Amino acid sequence: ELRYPDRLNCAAELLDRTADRLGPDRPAFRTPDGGVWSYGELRERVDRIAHVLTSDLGVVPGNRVLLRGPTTPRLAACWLAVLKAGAIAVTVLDRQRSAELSTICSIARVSHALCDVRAADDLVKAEVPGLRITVYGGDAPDDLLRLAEARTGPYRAVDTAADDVALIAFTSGTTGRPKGCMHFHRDVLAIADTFSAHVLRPTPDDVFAGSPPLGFTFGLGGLVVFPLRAGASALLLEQSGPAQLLPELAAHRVSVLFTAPTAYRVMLDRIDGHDLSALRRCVSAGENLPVATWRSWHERTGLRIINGIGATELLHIFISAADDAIRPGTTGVPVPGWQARVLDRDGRPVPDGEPGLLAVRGPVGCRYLADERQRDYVAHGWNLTGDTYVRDADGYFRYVARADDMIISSGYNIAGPEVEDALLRHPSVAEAAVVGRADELRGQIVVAYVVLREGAATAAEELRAFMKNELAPHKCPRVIEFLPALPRTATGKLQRFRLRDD
Ligand code: 3SK
Repeated sequence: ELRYPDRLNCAAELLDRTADRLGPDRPAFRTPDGGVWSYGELRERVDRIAHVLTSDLGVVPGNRVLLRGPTTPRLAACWLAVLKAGAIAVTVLDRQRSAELSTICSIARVSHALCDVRAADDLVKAEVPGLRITVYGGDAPDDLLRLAEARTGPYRAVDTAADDVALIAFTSGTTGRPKGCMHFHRDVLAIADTFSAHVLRPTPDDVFAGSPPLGFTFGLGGLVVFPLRAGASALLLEQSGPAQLLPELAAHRVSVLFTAPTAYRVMLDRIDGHDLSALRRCVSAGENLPVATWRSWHERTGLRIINGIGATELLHIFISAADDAIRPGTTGVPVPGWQARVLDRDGRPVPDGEPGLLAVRGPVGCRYLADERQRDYVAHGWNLTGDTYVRDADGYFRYVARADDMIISSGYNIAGPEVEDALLRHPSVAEAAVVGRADELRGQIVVAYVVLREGAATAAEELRAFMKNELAPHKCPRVIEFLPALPRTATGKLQRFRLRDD
């Protein structure tokens, strides 16, 4: 069982304790241009930003601070500074647009935002009442980094409780309205002390890298929390598509990789000529890992992909396996510290070999911010992830399907109704239904069925262009088909299952 002191600031633990333990000169973050931030430099920059937060921006413990920007050491430093100052980091995806940002700010009651200057437009356009936006990386006299230059000296981390909220991470709900998941300071350490410590077993010489952004807890864990907890370093990539990953992995001798199954599949097609000899751990999560991908990667690299299932609600991966315990075609076994079961709809365990709903419990729990869907996710002390799983007689868990309507495309969870809402904002659209369609590369793609208003003659191209301004690119439909009417029950309920082709 994990035990943490009652008073705990996870940023101080991750940064100050590690720097004290290993010395300030060890590398913490790396950038593609060869830049290195040592633990000492990172600590100094974090402390300057924390001073600005409290002295210039009036942030007080408990304030919710939105963080938005591409994956850079600056963004990671802002995250650590917010936590060190006892405030709550609200992480969002760089790709989220004004409407989504405005909803998130209102749900999380965000008071301040720290935003990369290149990502500021959408946030400004969101016009969140009372929000104080501070940009970084620009030329303005009140740029965060300019203010930070004027602040010196160590910053003493705010003495937070282990179960003070440190982080609010957003996930799209099945109904489309995002859900904010609150996580404590101890939760942040717990994901490193369970999955990372037992499955990855990193050393200070490891170099972490990967594709998930820091606004997704898969990336926050894999690229910030795990390396810092281990005194290792992370290569932070703004461009982290499969085409960019391979040369970066080779050039920076990356040893621990985090990405989604789709990226492994694309990388396999381009792997020739890339030296991956430093790679020793390859983590796959975010969607189901096809066994064919596992085998091809193993044949080509000799490496066994570490499959895992995680959730924003539970912060990171809770079922996985390491080394020889990996069984291709399964997700693995509960990570030490976690328990898992497969239940029927009444909450009773189903026999091994039969499919049912995955239920897990461990050091991190689901705590939605003011959302009644908490009752659906947590029952009798178990977290119901919404996945259908089978456990075999050896205790290995095999993924079957999502139990609800979520579309999972390239590792992103997309709620059909949210996309439908956006389509309906177009003046020509009368009705819309959005479903996932199986796709070899992305797992699923977003397919929209649209009924146009009478007399309207809007083409799919125009709708696609419209959607690009409404939603993050991964949520925009790849296929738009027009129908004269949507299939509905007698009582008028949409029958999405009749639109799916699986
Ligand atoms: O949502 C997921 O699939 C996930 C996977 C790994 C770690 C964290 C998360 C949220």
